[in-house]
Amino acid sequence: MSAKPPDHVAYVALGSNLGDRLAYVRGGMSALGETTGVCVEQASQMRQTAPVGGPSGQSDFLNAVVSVLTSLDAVELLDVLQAIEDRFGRQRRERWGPRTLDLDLLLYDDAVIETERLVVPHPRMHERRFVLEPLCDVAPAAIHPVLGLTARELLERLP
Ligand code: A4P
Ligand code: MG
Repeated sequence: MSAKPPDHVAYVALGSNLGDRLAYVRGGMSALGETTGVCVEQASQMRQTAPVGGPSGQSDFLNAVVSVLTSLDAVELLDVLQAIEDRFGRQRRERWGPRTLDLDLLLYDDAVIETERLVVPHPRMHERRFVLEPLCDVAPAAIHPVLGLTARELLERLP
């Protein structure tokens, strides 16, 4: 077990629009909280949102955001998120297509990461009401390290 203190702050977005959406989002939160080196601090309200992008006719999403304290580095945290998605039956077929559970890493401290596998801040978070509203529930003052604006300011800028 890691002896490192859980001193990194991260925000994770959860989304589901297939099957028992509430059970998937709640299950994702629980699984994250049960992971060694990850402590879920706060959870947003759950919101039903119209699908953005992807194939037409897909169902509404349930979306939420959690704040976590973690000793994992950002890539280790992504590994955990993807393992949880797999556990909940996620099949990667189509970009932006329907999914049982999608877990996206929005922010990790004030890190700016651009690798093939991981981009942080999440590249589309600042355009998306379904991300920014729940993020504002848990951390309205969280700063987007590239844009230099808070979650609240990003939400207010949306059309
Ligand atoms: N990846 C890179 N950076 C990250 C990051 N910060 N967090 C890579 C998570 N993953 C990251 O993701 C594709 C690849 O992105 C991964 O292999 C990972 O290495 P994926 O989850 O397999 O595929 P995806 O979710 O279909 O693609 P993507 O680009 O993550 O889609 P988005 O942007 O997350 O959009 N409408 C509503 N209302 N609510 C939603 O939740 N979600 C989407 C998905 C579209 N429309 C939606 C919603
Ligand atoms: Mg994703």
